[in-house]
Amino acid sequence: MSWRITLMAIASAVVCTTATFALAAGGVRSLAHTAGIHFGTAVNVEALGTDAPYSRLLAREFDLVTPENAMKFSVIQPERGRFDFSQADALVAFAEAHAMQVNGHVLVWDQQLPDWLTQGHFSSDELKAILREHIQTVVARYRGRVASWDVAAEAVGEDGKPRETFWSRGIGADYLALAFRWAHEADPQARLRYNDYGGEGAGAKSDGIYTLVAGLRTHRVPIDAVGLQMHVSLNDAPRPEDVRLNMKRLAALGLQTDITEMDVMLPLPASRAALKKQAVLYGAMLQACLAVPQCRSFSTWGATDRYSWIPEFFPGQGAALLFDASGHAKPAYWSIKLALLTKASHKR
Ligand code: 9MR
Repeated sequence: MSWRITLMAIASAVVCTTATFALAAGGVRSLAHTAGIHFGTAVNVEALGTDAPYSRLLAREFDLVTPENAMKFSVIQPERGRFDFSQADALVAFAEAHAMQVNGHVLVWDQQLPDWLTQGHFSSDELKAILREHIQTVVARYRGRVASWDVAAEAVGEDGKPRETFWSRGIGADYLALAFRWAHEADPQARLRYNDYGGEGAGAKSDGIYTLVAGLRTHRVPIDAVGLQMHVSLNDAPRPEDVRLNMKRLAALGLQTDITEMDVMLPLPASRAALKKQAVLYGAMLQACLAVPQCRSFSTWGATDRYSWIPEFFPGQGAALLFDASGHAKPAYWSIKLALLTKASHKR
């Protein structure tokens, strides 16, 4: 295919050592390691047990995994006080068997909450006790095994103001600070992250996230990183240069950053032209991350188009990830490899 030949030709023009060619032949994870970042994906834990080619692809390409749903509140604590860690344990065991880091996802969020919680009419003190028990039970169970946690997600609105959520209504605005403190108590070594979408580049939401995390830092809340989700389409992606600048201003607050959930939805069936544009966008966002030393990882929200959330939530859209539904690499995969290869060759 011509796009593949072109990208490989550029790659060989950029780098020419035998060692670098050896690196390029392997999965992305070894290249990412040489380039100095982790390369991750969200994982469909149910498919781990049923789809062997999927598991092999994960192990070959990624060194960081995030459970797509397996650690969410309604899965982990389906009834009050009854914790179900079966899926989460399976994910952590898989990661350990393949020398991958785990990013825990997500402790405080407004979605995927169980009915017993949302319809329980709890007082503020009761909700605090419930949240504290949930966070501390989950984080303590995986102490030393889950390297980073999405402690809180999606707490800022499009206008940059704090979003009203189940937790803010029930506990008050300090639920975020409390959540970070409780997570830190349960695993002082874990890297604690705030994770949001739509605020990756410039604009009101990006400013709102910056203000929120700056406030947490000022109050000595134990937050280490901000996750930029990056769910985009070809028409609404932020400018990569703005993403880089946003990462730099967060770094100036003492915060690391990650691209945490990138996917680029395309109208189906995806045209060759759209797949090429998608490849360019993936490469540009990865380059933005690689240009900022505090950007520590780059993750996509799923590995293959077979398990992507996009077609269900956006009918008629899909083909958003690096591998097609059969696990074959798409142009975006080669674009990612090229960006890493370029960075890795400068580091060696
Ligand atoms: O991909 C997840 C999908 O399977 C779930 O049904 C959905 C529930 O709202 O959550 C999706 O993952 C979200 C993630 O947890 C937080 N950021 C946005 C992701 C896409 O909606």
